[in-house]
Amino acid sequence: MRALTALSVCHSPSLSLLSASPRRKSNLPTLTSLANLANSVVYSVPDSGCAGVARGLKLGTGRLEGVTRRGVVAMADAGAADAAPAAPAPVEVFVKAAVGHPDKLGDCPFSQRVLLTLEHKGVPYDAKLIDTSNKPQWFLDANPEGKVPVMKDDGKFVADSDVITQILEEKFPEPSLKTPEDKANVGGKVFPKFVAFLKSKDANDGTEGELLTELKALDEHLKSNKPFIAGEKVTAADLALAPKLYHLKIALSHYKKWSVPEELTNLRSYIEAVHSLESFKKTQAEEDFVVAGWAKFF
Ligand SMILES: N[C@@H](CCC(=O)N[C@@H](CS)C(=O)NCC(=O)O)C(=O)O
Repeated sequence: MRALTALSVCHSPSLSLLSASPRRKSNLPTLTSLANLANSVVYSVPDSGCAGVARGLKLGTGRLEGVTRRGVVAMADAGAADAAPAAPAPVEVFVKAAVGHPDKLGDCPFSQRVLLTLEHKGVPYDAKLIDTSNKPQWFLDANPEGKVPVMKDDGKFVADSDVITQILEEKFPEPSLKTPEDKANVGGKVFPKFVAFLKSKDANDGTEGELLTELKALDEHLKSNKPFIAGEKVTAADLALAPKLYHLKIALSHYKKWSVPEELTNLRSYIEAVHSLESFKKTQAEEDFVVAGWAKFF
């Protein structure tokens, strides 16, 4: 247990669980305990006057906003009268919970893209888990398409990782994650080609070849743009692609005994590099959850 004595060392966004609970009297969201979260860290808040212990995933650089069985505890109000000016309120994002484990971070590459963007921008955030197999009614009312990720922006719910990451880039321009225009779409077709190949039941339908064409093009691009898509710096294109490559690697290995060909050395190094980023490890779903997430096609 790590004792926190000052807000300035209070750096971890919270992650809480939201699902439609049959026990609830209303459709309003409730914040429930974070117990049993993988990688969770227990913080004690001495002299805070607030309910003792909060758990949060070790997900990044955000200010800790503790979540207890009794709800959100804003640490800024917790005995820090002489503290530095209050940090901005954490950005609220709603991301997928794991299939069959509604209290754990799930296998959504679009959700991870948003978390990665927040991590790389150093923006405090509060990630809430949505059980997509049991979506709360308030979530469907606010977001009729019912997909995650969703971000609460000025009181409004905004869906779609393209839109959310664009808003984050505009609101938090530094550090810029913009990918130069000519490289912004690199790897853009890999995910649909991967999904088509994964779902394919016919070994001769060309889906494997189509995926390979995209992977070779990506490898070729990376040959002259290392180590990331735009060169030295991680940019938005990497944060969109890395979670998709994570799914590709895990799902194709598990369901098709297939892996990225050894001769695509630039791509293999790239995958290794992006998946080794601390930010990636903090925001990734467990491998088993990725496998479980694709099981419905088999
Ligand atoms: N284009 C969307 C795709 C979002 C998406 O497909 N989310 C999936 C999870 S990865 C989802 O919410 N599925 C639940 C459902 O469709 O009910 C984005 O970029 O955010």
